[in-house]
Amino acid sequence: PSTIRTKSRVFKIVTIPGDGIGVDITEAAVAVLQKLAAVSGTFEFEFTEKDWSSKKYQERGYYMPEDGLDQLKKFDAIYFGAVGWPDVPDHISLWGLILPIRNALGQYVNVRPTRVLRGITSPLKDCGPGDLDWVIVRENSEGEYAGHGGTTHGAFSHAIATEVSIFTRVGIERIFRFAFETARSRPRKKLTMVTKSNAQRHGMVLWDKIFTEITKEYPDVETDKMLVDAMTVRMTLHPKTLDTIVATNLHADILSDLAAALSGSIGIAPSSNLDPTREFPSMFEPIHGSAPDIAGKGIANPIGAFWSAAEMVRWLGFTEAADGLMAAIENVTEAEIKTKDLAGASDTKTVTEAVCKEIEK
Ligand code: GGG
Repeated sequence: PSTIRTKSRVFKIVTIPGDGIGVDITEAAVAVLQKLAAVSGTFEFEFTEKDWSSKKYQERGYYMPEDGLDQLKKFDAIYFGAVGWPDVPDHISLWGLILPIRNALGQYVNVRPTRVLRGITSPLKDCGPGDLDWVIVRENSEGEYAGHGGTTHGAFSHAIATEVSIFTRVGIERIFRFAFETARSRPRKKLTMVTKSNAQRHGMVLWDKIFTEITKEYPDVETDKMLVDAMTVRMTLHPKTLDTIVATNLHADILSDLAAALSGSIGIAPSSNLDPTREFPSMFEPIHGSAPDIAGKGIANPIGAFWSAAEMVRWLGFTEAADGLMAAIENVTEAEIKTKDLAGASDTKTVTEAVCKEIEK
């Protein structure tokens, strides 16, 4: 009978707004997610906010409490704003907050989709919606971000510092399998693997070797290999030749900033830090940083935050709602309701309200 209502599922989401515009865009993302849930009627969100930030670090001497990582494990997903503030060295903030979360919660994949959204102009010639449509799969647990190394004779003119990249067969195989599955799920079934194996003759050569092995398991996926320097040229001059891209932690971090700029602005780019085993909660965050110069002014671009929210909804199993949110975002950009970084004149609040209105339609 029509009086019987299916109960909606309640997801516990922990938000960590962090620093600078992370606070502005997390507030905007929460508003959009609440609206999406209300309209969908099939899921709800229960938000809990953690005040872990550089400001709190300066007051308390730590970003997360000792049991912080265990606290996060109790949630269905983590929504992260941004970290970094001029008063705290960046390596302290990254290693105090975001990197331990990725490492402890098994988030060995970072997925960074890029495409030119409707109404957004790419700086590339003849590159409209559909022409630039990439997914960058970033290895998120090892490589140049392994945190292994040290400093000695630091006070002297002969100071020495080492930063050791660590690559493991387990780590490489699992990121390749994820990247191949991603490529296979997309219409063009195309994967480009990026290294610097001409100069980095150990870890990067292992990447090459394992890539050749795993390619044999995916005969339906077309593959090629690029050196990271040449890749920046190909992304800029031949964007239509690329689809899914897999690269190391550092290389993919750099390439995804370039990708975001080529698709219109770093402010629109999303990312998902995934634990593909689903043992632990995954974390969703726009790729941009805390942008201290515009923090608190209400002018930050919330599109990367909304797109990250859409990827969170998708990860939680609601594909239709995620697609609906993406359509709402693109209707808004197409209507020229955009922030200054996209040559628009709207503020964060106006863009947020416009997306919420689109969701209601
Ligand atoms: N919202 C992402 C953020 O705050 N990123 C800061 C950053 O520099 N992250 C480095 C990284 O993702 O490796």
